[in-house]
Amino acid sequence: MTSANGTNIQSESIVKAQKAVTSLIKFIHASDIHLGSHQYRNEDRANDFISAFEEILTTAVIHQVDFILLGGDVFTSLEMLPGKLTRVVNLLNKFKNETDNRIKIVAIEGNHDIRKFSRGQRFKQRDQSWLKLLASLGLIILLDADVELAPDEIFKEYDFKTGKGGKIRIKDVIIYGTRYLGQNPEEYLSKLRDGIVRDDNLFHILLQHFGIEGQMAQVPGVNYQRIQILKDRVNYLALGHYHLQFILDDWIFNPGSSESACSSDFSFIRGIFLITVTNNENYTKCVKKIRLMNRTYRWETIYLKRELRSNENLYNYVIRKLKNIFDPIKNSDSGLRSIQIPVLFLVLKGMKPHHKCKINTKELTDLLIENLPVVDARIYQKFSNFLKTIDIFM
Ligand SMILES: [Mn+2]
Repeated sequence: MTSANGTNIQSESIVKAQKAVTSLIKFIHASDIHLGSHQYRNEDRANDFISAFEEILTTAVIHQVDFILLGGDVFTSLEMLPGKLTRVVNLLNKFKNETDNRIKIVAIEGNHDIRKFSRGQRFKQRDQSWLKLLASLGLIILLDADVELAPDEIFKEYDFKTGKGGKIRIKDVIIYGTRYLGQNPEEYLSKLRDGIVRDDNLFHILLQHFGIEGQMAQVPGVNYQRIQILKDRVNYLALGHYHLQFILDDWIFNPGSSESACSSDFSFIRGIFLITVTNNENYTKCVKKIRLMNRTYRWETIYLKRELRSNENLYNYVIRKLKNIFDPIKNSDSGLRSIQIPVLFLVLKGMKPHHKCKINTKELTDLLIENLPVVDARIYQKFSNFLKTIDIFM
């Protein structure tokens, strides 16, 4: 009996030792993919968002991760053109088949996933989202805990049959998640904390869609002190919402948007995180920041030195000037639609055109795309009524 016990103790310690070496968890944390962005305006740009998503999936395969976290705003709105949605579904099906369904995709709904101005009206939330569709097709795991329930009932185990639940365990990781909690997520923090079961043997992730105050100027977020309430229950707070990347205290992680969803995104540091967690007594994280192959961009400014009187004159002038600025060698490559072909941000300055000359930005954008190696253009009109402004000398 002693020897039997002895054997047991020995084998237990061997298992423990093996576990210490092999207990390695790898995951990718991405957010704010904004699928469907630009879909009505520019085909190339619309495809950029799907390409970014594809790159995330490919990266997951290359690094053989255990799962992918998506921190909300996976879709940019409730409106999605059938062709674009088909591409997304096909990508996910291919990913699932090629990985034998070994790499789970765990997502939550961000504010963009669940509401959107439609036909000039705010769409009343009716529990619909494209993520729910993907979950019902078995392509993703959508965590959507019901925060209105009592703390011990909030996080129900994810049910693959119904596609519903608030938590899921993958290896030694337990992932908790809720949809976007509205403008005041702070109200729910202590409730979320009480709903998370403390277990020192597991690595706890909480997936949320909100920012932290101060990380982005003038964008509301959760107070940093108030978020500390979660720290003894959560090993990794996985955020989405702010399109700018940040990491706080090796505990709060926000990867930023995957592709530039608006003009300011282009200048942000953004990307995805590849996390490796090892368990030797304590959990330790190794975080690798990965930049995605995003669309490039360039800013140009054109000064109008006199008052132009017709659209045609103005368009011709602008295009002629830009053709001189753009590298003539690159011009010859304009047949290509590679990711290196930039989005042009064009600032028009100088003398304000005659009132009969009304710039049609759509028309000018189309002309720019046609005549220059640019994939899309945004036009900013910063004219002055007075010619001798400081701009003219700059
Ligand atoms: Mn977003």
